[in-house]
Amino acid sequence: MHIVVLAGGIGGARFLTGVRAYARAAGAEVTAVVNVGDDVTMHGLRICPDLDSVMYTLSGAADPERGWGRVGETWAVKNELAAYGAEPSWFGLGDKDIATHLVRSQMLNAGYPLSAVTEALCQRWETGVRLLPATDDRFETHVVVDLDGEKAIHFQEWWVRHRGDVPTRRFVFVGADTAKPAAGVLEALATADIVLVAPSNPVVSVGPILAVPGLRAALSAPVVGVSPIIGGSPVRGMADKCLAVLGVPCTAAAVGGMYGARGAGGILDGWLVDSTDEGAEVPGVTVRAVPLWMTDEQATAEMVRAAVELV
Ligand code: GDP
Ligand code: FO1
Ligand code: CA
Repeated sequence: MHIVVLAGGIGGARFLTGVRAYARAAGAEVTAVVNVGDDVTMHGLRICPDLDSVMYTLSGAADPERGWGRVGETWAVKNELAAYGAEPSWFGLGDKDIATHLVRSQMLNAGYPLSAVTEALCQRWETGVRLLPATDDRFETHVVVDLDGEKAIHFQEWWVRHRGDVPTRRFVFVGADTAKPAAGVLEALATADIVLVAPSNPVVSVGPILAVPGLRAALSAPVVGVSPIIGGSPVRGMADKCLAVLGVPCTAAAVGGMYGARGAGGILDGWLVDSTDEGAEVPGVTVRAVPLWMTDEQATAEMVRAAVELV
């Protein structure tokens, strides 16, 4: 059995620990197709927050409190950059994390595609899951805001610098008109027995994956989504702020409706919601309620079992 997961950063990463545990018991293979819209160049280094969150979390190297970067991190380079007055001062790179960005940037500058770079980085870590960027092409989420007039800023500036607390008009996926699925993505989807949509941010993690031309159309296997919203709350993160920009209510039913039923031009065959959202309906989609708190690997693997058994 081949399970393909569409994933963002921390929600996607935690979910993948459960998918890996389920797959080990079931003898299945797992491929994660990961969002690259958060990717950014800072201080000359290419940073891929969602790919790194997944890589570090699956290897036990992630900082569990912060949710991004490395556990046991030190900040000597950040402090030195601050002493130079180097901008952006609102974005912090840890010393250990910087080694990842140095290797990545060097390989990208030498002409390797991000998919090959990601594979090379993962050789150091025992992820137990194949990681693929959604696209190898330039693809970034920018945000149109009202700050001294209307302008577009990078998603990281919107989130890290402004905490999403600026009048926000829309999200723009720069490069989405010409990007192609990364090497390996269409092959993975073609051989998938099931595609799981992780409980990741639907707007700025899953949205950009689905915006890569050709990717939606390649979802031929049954697709089951897992709600990132529990009882009207985004649990942690910014899904509520992002959904508000789109005018979508922060509920499990509304997010399921946003993905939509396969039969109505959407992507879903099944939608898992939390037990507190029992009774939520998405027209044309099989909905089931089970506990969706990713408290530990075992609880998360049980979510995965419910998702796989839904279709
Ligand atoms: P990011 O890229 O680091 O923001 O992470 P993702 O986009 O992959 O996931 C963030 C989303 O995960 C949050 O907006 C929450 O809605 C969701 N999330 C976090 N923890 C849980 C959990 O325990 N259960 C569920 N169902 N969703 C969660
Ligand atoms: N988030 C912050 O809130 N502040 C930071 O300084 C910061 C730095 C950073 C560096 C590398 C990395 O991979 C992620 C980093 N993040 C930081 C997290 C990131 O901004 C977002 O949480 C994700 O892009 C959302 O998925
Ligand atoms: Ca993200």
